[in-house]
Amino acid sequence: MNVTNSYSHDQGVVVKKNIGIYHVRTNERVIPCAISPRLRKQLVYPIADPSSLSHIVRDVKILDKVDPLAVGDWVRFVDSHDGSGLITEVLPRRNRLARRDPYPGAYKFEQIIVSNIDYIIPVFAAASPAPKWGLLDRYLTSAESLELTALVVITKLDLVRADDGRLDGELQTSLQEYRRIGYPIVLTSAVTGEGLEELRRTLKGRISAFVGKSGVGKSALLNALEPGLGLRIGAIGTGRAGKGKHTTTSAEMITTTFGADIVDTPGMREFGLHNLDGEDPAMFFPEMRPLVGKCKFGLDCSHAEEPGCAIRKAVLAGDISPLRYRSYLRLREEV
Ligand SMILES: Nc1nc2c(ncn2[C@@H]2O[C@H](COP(=O)(O)OP(=O)(O)OP(=O)(O)O)[C@@H](O)[C@H]2O)c(=O)[nH]1
Ligand SMILES: [Mg+2]
Ligand SMILES: [Zn+2]
Repeated sequence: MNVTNSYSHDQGVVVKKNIGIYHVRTNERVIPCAISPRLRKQLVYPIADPSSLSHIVRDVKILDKVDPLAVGDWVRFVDSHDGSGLITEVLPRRNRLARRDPYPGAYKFEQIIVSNIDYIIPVFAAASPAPKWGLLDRYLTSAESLELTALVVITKLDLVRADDGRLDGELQTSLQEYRRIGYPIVLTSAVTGEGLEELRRTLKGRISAFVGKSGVGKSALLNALEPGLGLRIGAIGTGRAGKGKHTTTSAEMITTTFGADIVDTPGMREFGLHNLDGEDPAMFFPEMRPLVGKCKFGLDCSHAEEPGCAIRKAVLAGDISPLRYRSYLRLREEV
């Protein structure tokens, strides 16, 4: 069958999704598109466990819930000239931020939250809710395992700055620790405007994704970076204390006037697959990575009890933070 010339293939990027509809940006326009059934099958089946033959008879209902396309995907689509389009192809992803599919079962489906990004940005509040550094370590190790470049943002600084502008010692020490490892940290406030110019400068010309728990202030920060944007933000005093209330419900890519593409994501407790393939999780801690293989028992060392452990020696010498080491041991237990 010939494709008639009246249909042209266009390329664009998925900026937003609703159930079954993908909003594709191309040449300054955003076109709502459906996905061709053939492409859906192609995209969904290959990520099922390849060792399982029965994946072909996978429950159709579950299949319907697996979304094969993510915000950030580059697609080719046919413009149907009625204001909508049909996606026929997805271009190869340069990277992806994913988590395990929430539907349990024998199949290891992954849910892709956003793809093709330059920066993954864990956002934490300086207070309300108080930062959990162990959770930051989970985000950072996930970023390392997915080979994504991380930039840390701490926001709501207005809540913790003393009158003279100083920060309390515990916060200072923690920030210092992550900077020492090499992670850039930007301190911001959507209320006072602190750090916004620095963040605009850093994100310009890049595609970034804000991630973090509900209520930390991701959408408020985006609104502050891009006045007039008007993303919905959580009301003060609602939701259980420290829990947030999931105000943002789906990922959306915002193109800002200062030349940055930023994806706002719904609050997530974690992401990443931690697919180690037998690799030492110390490889995901940049300050431990150079020591892997240097212990008395070489690559067999689990860095827990063994004598002559180079990583434990570095912890005792103060070169590796005991908190980061604890995060390492926790990750090691899980994988
Ligand atoms: N004092 C202060 N409050 C802030 C700041 N940023 C956000 N908030 C408040 O924190 C609450 C949560 O902000 P949101 O931007 O909705 O948080 P979110 O991270 O987008 O949350 P989800 O969309 O649920 O993932 C709101 O009540 C905001 O007003 C800030 O810089 N300073
Ligand atoms: Mg939000
Ligand atoms: Zn060791």
